[in-house]
Amino acid sequence: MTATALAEIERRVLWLAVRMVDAANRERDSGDGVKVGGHQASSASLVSVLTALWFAHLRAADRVSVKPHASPVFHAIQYLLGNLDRGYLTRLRAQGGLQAYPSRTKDPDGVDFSTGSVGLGAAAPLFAAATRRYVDAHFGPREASRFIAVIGDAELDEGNVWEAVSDAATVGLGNVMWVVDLNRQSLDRVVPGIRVAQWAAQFAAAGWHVVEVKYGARLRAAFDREHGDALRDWIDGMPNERYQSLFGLTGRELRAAFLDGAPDGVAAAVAGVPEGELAALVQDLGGHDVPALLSAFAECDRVTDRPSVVFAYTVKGWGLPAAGNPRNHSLLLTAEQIDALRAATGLTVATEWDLPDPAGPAGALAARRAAELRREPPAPPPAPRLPRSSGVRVTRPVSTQEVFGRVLVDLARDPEVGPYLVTTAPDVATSTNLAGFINRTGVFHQRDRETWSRDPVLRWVEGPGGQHIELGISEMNLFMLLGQLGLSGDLSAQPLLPVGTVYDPFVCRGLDALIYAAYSGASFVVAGTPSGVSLAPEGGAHQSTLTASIGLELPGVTFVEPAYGTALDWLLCDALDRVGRGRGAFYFRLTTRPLDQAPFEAARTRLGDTVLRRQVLAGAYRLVDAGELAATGAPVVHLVGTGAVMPEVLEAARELAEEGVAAHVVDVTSLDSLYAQWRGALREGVNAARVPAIPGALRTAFPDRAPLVTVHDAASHAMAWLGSALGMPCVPLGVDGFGQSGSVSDLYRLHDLYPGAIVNAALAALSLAGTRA
Ligand SMILES: Cc1ncc(C[n+]2csc(CCOP(=O)(O)OP(=O)(O)O)c2C)c(N)n1
Ligand SMILES: [Mg+2]
Repeated sequence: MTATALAEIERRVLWLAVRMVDAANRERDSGDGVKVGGHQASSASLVSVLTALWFAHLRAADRVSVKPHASPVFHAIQYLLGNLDRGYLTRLRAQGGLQAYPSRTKDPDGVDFSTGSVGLGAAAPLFAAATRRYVDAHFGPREASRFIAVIGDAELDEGNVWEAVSDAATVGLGNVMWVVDLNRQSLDRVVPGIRVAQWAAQFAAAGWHVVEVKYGARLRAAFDREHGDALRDWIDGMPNERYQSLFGLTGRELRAAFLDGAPDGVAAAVAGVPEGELAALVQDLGGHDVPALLSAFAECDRVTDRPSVVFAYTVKGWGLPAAGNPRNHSLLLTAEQIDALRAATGLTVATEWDLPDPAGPAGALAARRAAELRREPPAPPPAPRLPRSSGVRVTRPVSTQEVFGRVLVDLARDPEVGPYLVTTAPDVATSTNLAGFINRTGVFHQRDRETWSRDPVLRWVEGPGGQHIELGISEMNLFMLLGQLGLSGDLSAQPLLPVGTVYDPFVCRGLDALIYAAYSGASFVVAGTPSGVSLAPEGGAHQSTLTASIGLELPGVTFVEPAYGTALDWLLCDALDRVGRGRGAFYFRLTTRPLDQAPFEAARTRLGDTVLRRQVLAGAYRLVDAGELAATGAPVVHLVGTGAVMPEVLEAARELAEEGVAAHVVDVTSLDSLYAQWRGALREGVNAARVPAIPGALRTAFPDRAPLVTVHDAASHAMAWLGSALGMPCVPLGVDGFGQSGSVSDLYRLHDLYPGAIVNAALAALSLAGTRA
């Protein structure tokens, strides 16, 4: 009964997935000449696996990542389960319709993990499971979930997959199962040779439980008959390309090609198989045998002390004319082939989108599974409330990196905040000032571990109560873990305050995972530190220049680069408050250069904490007001800095004053917030055909119309837009080449970030504005 129902559902899922792609391409005229696309063959490959999961294996609390190119199969299944309106079926890849690849934030039918950039969707459930292990240990066990990734075999070529599998933070996660869609084809080709033995050994070496579902019931039965061993040896020993080439053949042609060069026993083994059944036998792989898949999944459930991987042998294009065709990756069925498939599925043009008869076996199974899988959205526990300031006191010259570490220690003491904080770093925790936090909270491990080091400076105590998750050196893993910690409110019903650290230049090393985390809607704080050429002696390989632009431009991430300790404290408390309420990610770009805090204290006295804090959070404030000199009729210029360069900017302002130029100094705390406000105001003005207003934060920090110099220990381009925003000439200073070793002043001199260069730039800006200094 269920077997019949599952078989009917498989056929219907295959039809719907293929037809959705077909409708998107043949029935929707976008008028722009760009092909819509979609992947019928990649989808077909996973029809049986996803049917087995959703119609027999999954429980409501399970979380699944589906390989990008099987998105139509996922949506077809959600339609059959009643989670997707029929109208969406003809809106694959249309605006407001179904996304090309599963999207947590945009698809309407409950996608757990976004996928698209291959490899990342595989790793995401592993880190979600690591997050759940952390949440269960700290906040009590949730309803048990299994974390499942269904991935393409070529995804295993991505290095991030192996970084994730081999990290100690993912060891022992018995609630994880990956199912590899082993169709032995990638985008370009039939992959020569099968690397499954190598992959299986790699997984096993990393402590995983490995299962193969290689042959379906028909072939297994044939192997048990006379000459079965010869048949098995023949198929097992056949080069992959040759095996795949058989998929397009039937009947006598297939028999001849299959037996070409085979020992006699093979011919004898298939001698009794009628011509019409030979293709089904030769292609009978385990990844299309639902009972075989279900027993493999059940076997994985029984292994609870380590993750499992199932290699499910499949046919790319299963059940379609292009099965196994080397060029089938983006091949679309013709209209005639669609008609034939519709008819073979027992449907007509009038009934093609209908749900199965609710009284029939498939309809009844779908109704039962829909009820079993229904998720009641749990009421998430209240978000932690952050104070306006941690109360950290900064008096002596201090770097932002040091204050960052101290603020975290102070917040860890706060009973309203401390329990929710969780830090992580790829082997740079101590060198990014997390040691104080680690000393206070300990390092997370699923069991208490014996500590052998009695280091009084760094107490590295590991156990289930620890709040730091240490990673090996993989920036990909850092951002994958931060992304999943940052979705914990949704995937594990427990909001957290995740904070990661990374050497700023190596943000680029994990960039796709950072983008993935932001795209998935995750909320966390990452500190890129130390950054820029201010990390002077470390040289060009460790000095970041591009990262400010990345932070500025990446959606879902607010980029922050404060210079002074108290500003950082306010910004970090505010960011964590937003993180706790799921309002996106924050990227703090910090340095190890100690700065004298007196200029900030002076601004504090001048403006008062309430006003100054508001401006700091809005993105910029006036650090030095040259109003007095300006009132004498002196030429006026804005010197605008962000981060570690403020002392040079202040010195330049003093030198300019001596030359009779009034230089206001503006400290930009968040280029991103300023830019967002400017862009927002422009867009609003343009759309309403009004003169765009200069947004409040810019007007407050730049009340005068004056030319400007921007100064940044990063690519000069990142701040250059300020000239356009203020409608004044702008001379941008920054680091536009690779760095090298030296002292801070050596390198600032090399890159024109020293006071003399800033003074000259100010004079140039004045002359560009037609003002005589
Ligand atoms: C990071 C990344 N690189 C390249 C691509 C383009 N691409 C999409 S699918 C694919 C091949 C996937 O092969 P496989 O994982 O075996 O899936 P199949 O289509 O065979 O099911 C490639 C290269 C991508 N989506 N992401
Ligand atoms: Mg493949």
